[in-house]
Amino acid sequence: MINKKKLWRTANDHNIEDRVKKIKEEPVPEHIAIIMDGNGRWAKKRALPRIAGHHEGMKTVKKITKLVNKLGVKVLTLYAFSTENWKRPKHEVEFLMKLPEEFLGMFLPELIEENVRVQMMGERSQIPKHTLNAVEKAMEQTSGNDGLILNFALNYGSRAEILTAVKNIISDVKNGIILEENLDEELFSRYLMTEHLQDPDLLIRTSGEIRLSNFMLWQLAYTEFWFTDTNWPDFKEDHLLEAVEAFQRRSRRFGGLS
Ligand code: V07
Repeated sequence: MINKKKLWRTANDHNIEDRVKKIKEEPVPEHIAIIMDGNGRWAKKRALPRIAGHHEGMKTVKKITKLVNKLGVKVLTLYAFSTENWKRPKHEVEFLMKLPEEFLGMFLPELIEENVRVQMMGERSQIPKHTLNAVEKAMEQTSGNDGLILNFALNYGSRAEILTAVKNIISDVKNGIILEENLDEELFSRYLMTEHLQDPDLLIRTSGEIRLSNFMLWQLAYTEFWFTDTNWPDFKEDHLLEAVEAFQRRSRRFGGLS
């Protein structure tokens, strides 16, 4: 029985490896953004508490990061906590705010080894000290890495991000730091939390909801969208490759037209 399982796993792994090789023969999306939805739904289906779904979802983050790195993707942005998530029950919010520490405690050495650079975007002032400390320590320890940028959206909301950008631009115009006539899309982008990142090429949202939920509204203007009914904890290597293969099919079609 054990042998049988092992044999199957090996065959599956080969399948993944072959697909990765094929995918890398064509342009790969350079920035993938993911709305990791369906952790609560995953738990409910198994009569488990919602936090069990969040914990399982954390393991998926590691798995997908590893694969995305293997594909040669430059940036992976993950929506980990939205500004709306504060409305959830207190115990759930407290559990969620412990996940970055747990994740980094388990995986930071591996991320360093894999040359991954950890970053975050979001409003820092409301994030608990213990959470922010762990994330900032990881950012520091990986700041010299030049492989995949693993960008966590933590206490992130896109409208607030845009509003802050507008206020800072007004202030900089008033103070003569920039000229109003020089304000264009490129300059505006530099006032967003993604100032140093390119726009996503591919957005994935799991768990069947077909909306953006205040995620990267400016940055997703030209992005390809991939929606799947799979809940985030069930989202495996196979699902990510399926999304990237679909992206490449679309690019090929577009390439043929232009
Ligand atoms: C969270 C697990 C994934 C599914 C979505 C909700 C729950 C990883 C992190 C994380 C964040 C920053 C960081 C390292 C890891 C995380 C939250 C929730 C709040 F530097 N997963 N994960 N943070 N979930």
